[in-house]
Amino acid sequence: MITRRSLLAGFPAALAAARTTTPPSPYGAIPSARQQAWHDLEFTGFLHFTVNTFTDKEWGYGDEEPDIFNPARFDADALVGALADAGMRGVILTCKHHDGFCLWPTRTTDHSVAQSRWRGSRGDVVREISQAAARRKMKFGVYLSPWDRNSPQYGTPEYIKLYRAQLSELLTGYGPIFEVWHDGANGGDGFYGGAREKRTIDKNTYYDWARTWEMIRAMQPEAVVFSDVGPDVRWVGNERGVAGDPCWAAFDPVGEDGGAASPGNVRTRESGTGHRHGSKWLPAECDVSIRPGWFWHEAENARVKKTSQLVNLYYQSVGRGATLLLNVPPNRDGLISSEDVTSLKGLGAYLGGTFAQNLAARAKTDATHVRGNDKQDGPVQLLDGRPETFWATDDGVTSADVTFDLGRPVKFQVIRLREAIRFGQRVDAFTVERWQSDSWEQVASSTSIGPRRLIRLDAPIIATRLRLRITQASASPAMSEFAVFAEANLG
Ligand code: FUL
Repeated sequence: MITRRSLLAGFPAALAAARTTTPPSPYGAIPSARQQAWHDLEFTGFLHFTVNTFTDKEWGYGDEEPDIFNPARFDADALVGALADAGMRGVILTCKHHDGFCLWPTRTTDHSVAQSRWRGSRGDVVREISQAAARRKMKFGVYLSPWDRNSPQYGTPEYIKLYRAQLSELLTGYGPIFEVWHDGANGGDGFYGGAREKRTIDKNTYYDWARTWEMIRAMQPEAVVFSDVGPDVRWVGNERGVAGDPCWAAFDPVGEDGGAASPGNVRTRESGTGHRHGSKWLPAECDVSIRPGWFWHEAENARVKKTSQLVNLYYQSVGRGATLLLNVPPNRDGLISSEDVTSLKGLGAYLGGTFAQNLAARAKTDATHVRGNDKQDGPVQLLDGRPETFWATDDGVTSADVTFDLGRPVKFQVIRLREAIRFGQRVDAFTVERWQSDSWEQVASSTSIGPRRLIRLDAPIIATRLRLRITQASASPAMSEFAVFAEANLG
């Protein structure tokens, strides 16, 4: 019940919380709301699954018999559960790979699950995975290969209509979609309805991407669109799961020949680091497979990446402000093989254990500069675990320090920093130091932060006082987090 007393008691607190200083003006490119939500996911999963799983191929030719797709023990909850247990917050399914086989009963072609005996020809992998994801509170996304080696229409304008019709089915029939993934591969030759020939398309003009992306916006306004060139998320430029260092969120894609860029035609050597002062917020996503191939192959069961390798990839992607999209291919049963499950469980335990508690959360803070001397923008905001609060300095102040008095010796190995990215990516370089009897000793130094920077020290260190030094910034820093963590055992 709200009484007069409780109203009055709340009054001084409300007054104290009132902001007296204006927030910094954004610097350079800034993220859209859909990009902000995507950054928060940090780690997502890829499921590569189709006829290739049964033919032992990576790129199906497009002449596969639909009936070979028969994952007898398919269990969407088990698949999605294995990803969630690893710490993933979203899952993207290859609804159609280059072979053209559709994992949902599409109205656009017969080349789909409806022609397979699986689930008595009434199966729908897209429905089952999307529903299992919703049950685990995971976001669901779609991969729809632009290249289609089955379609007789591929290469003609008719195919673009078909591709858009397939997208409409996926974007209107399966609930909210968080990401639409367009790969840039096109090898040319294929079955193409029996023609068995090579078809070459102009990557810049054939697909008319601008219109397709408008269509996606209209149907799923909150979905980010991924490709080599965005428009929301960029490919990092390699399939090793490793972001550039530094990895800037901004990027202005340029084609291989220096002209216009498009999916499949971009100067990928710049995609890893991005462009420090680029005009578009176009952050990197690191896609990599837990196995050598994207699809499941029995022969690769012994080559599944171990937990320690996945942890390294996590630091090299998520730790540099990119998102990690880790592929875990279902096997012929329609399950994740036990080797992969073991690595994923280990990863989940490591991430859950390591990032459970910021050991600096209760530190006493002091900053050389605080914006407008307003408590609201003070360094204590770095410790509250809330992304919306931040420490900032006055305009024009581009180097500043914050000290953290931990009150007791604290042992840690991982440092996490975040900028308040709604004001853009402002920091260029920083160091972290610890107080050693009578002077500051540098323990880490790095460059880009953006949505996140993780630093994993070579060995745990002990500190009672720490200092964050922003040594270079393109605009007054606005940071939302400083945290230190003790690394969990790798099991
Ligand atoms: C590439 C494809 O050619 C691979 O098969 C895989 O799907 C990868 C994620 O994207 O473009």
